[in-house]
Amino acid sequence: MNRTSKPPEERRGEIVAAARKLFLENGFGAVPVSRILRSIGVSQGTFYYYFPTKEAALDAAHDNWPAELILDQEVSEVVVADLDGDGVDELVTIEPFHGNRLFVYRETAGSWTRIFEHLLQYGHGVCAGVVAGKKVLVVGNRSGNRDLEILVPSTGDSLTLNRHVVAEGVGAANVALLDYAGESWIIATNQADSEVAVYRIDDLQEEDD
Ligand SMILES: [Ca+2]
Repeated sequence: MNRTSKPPEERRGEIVAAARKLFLENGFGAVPVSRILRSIGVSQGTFYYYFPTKEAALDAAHDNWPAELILDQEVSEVVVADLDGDGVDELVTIEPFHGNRLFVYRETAGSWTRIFEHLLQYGHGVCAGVVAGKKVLVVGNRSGNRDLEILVPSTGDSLTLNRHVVAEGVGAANVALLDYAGESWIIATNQADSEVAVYRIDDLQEEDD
């Protein structure tokens, strides 16, 4: 059976749409060109006629994605989380690159405004999630006290984050949260102790500084 011949622009658009869908669903690295071809039934020759490489297809897929500059400064880490529970995500950063500030931004009228800042020392590996039933941030410090911290939001008139120390002096470079068997766990790569440590967090008392 002969495949119907399509106009070049239509064929190119078909390849871009298939590539975008597969990249979004699986990640760029996990999708070989052959899979894109299979999904729409075109030959390898056709693909390479339009795109010299898989990266070129990614670039073409990007052309249709809106891009917006939201921060124009040095940032080493970023997570999004709805810390105040209003249904809209805030943006949380460490600045400058592994710097000494954690900032929380809120989008207002199209621009991002800092609404909270917290001091760090060589801040590393912020992540957001739920610990002991509370929405939190977890972040490491690689110098100074080298504490591994949980930051718990409290919302009054404005957002504040209350600091709890999980472990002192460990210098966590990266952190992850895990909900396992109904319990909250923090996994931290502790540079100061050359270890990967796992902490079970049973509750978060109102305490600390
Ligand atoms: Ca929010």
